[in-house]
Amino acid sequence: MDPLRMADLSPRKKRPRQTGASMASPSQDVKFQDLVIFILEKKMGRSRRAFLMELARSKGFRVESELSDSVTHIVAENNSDSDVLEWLQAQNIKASAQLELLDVCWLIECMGAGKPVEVTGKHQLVVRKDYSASANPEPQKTPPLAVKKISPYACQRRTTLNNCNHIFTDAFEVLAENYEFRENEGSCLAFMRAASVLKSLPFTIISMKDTENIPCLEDKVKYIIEEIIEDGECSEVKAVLNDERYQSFKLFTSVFGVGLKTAEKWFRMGFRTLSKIRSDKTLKFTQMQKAGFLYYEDLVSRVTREEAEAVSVLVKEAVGAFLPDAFVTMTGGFRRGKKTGHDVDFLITSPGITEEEDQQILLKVINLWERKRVDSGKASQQEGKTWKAIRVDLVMCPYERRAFALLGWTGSRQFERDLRRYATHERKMVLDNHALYDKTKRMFLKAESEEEIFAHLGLDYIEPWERNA
Ligand code: DCP
Ligand code: MG
Repeated sequence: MDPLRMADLSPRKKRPRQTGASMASPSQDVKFQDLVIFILEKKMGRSRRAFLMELARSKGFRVESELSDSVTHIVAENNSDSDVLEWLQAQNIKASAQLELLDVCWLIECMGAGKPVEVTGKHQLVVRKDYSASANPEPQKTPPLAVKKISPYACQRRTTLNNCNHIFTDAFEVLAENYEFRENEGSCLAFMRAASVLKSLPFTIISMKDTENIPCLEDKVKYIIEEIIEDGECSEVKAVLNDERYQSFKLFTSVFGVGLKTAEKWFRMGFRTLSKIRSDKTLKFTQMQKAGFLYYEDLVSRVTREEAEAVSVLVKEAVGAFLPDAFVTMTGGFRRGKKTGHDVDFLITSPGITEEEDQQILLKVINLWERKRVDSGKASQQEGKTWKAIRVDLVMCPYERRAFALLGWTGSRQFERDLRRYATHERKMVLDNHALYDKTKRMFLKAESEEEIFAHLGLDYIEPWERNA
């Protein structure tokens, strides 16, 4: 990008200049009504400006495409105070006391904080009293928060749901899924790991410099990051989203009970829609797939936390009927604090229970529900139905293994994967959802709580809501 290109010296006049009315992207909600940002293209370049605008809007900032009287904050990069003042003069805008002229470091800090940060001297581009070059040293660029050494293992990172790098991780997840559909495990894992590590960062990646010292970013990943920084989007992701095979696999696997093998088969047979598959007389469906089609609409809609809590009451009631001293714990995404999920996961255990009784209890619970369903089914048919089908995963475990089961079923998948990888490679131990085996001591290590398992592994404890890797 040539910074001296004349076209860069004024905002593009694709639309007439407007005053007052918001021109912020209509699809995103404005959270911070009090400030109206305009980002100067001059010396920053068009694509970086577009990227920053998109990013700021996605975080609830109002960003105008064109300079107007309603603008309160002008953000510039690589511009001196006099550059900006001169430019403003050319636009016929006076640098009033209300108008903040800021270096991009302010915006970057805001992106990291997820809200407007207070403007201080280091952000201000123009020292208004005396803006001679000598009185205004180069604006200080705030590097993203000093990055402590980041572990390549998700179980040594704290990953909350507050993801500052959605723009990148959403792209990675599409690519990873596409590789999964194409059974390219290596590339799938590379993009999942990259998404996972970016989710743990306390700042947003704004330039390639920010990616230095971040582990798990292979060259092909960095290439995508660079493209998104420069163009605001990734051409490969766009192509994948439009790809027929990807779209079909996504659609087919959205049916409960349909995995990659079945999706592949249907795709090869030439199917592209669910209605054609459903009505095909030659296809055989499993019990799960039949249920998947029958309750398709219900099952593709996300389960909310309120629904999960309601299910929890039902599960506790049903289990309590057979096992009065049972412990029922919601695990999976909801335990990690997610607001919605594709199912609701429960771990059930009880001090007295034997392994043989395990299976019996689940069958009894399911029979109980089945009877209730038949009874209520008589009263209300599918039409005018007042209930929603929800996927529920019930896991039972022996009481002594509950800590391992709880840790194993809380996820996320990436967190679990890295816990096992860490145990194997760093501790010569074997971890699964049932036990922890120390190969050096040749013994199983007992644990009454998740904290004890982390301690056995020599890891700092990571709370469930910090396991959203
Ligand atoms: N799990 C696992 N390996 C599997 C399946 C599950 O380690 N093959 C663990 C990790 C998951 C947890 O069980 O986090 C629950 O599985 P889900 O598929 O329900 O995942 P989430 O609950 O995390 O996601 P969602 O919110 O979509 O239900
Ligand atoms: Mg779940």
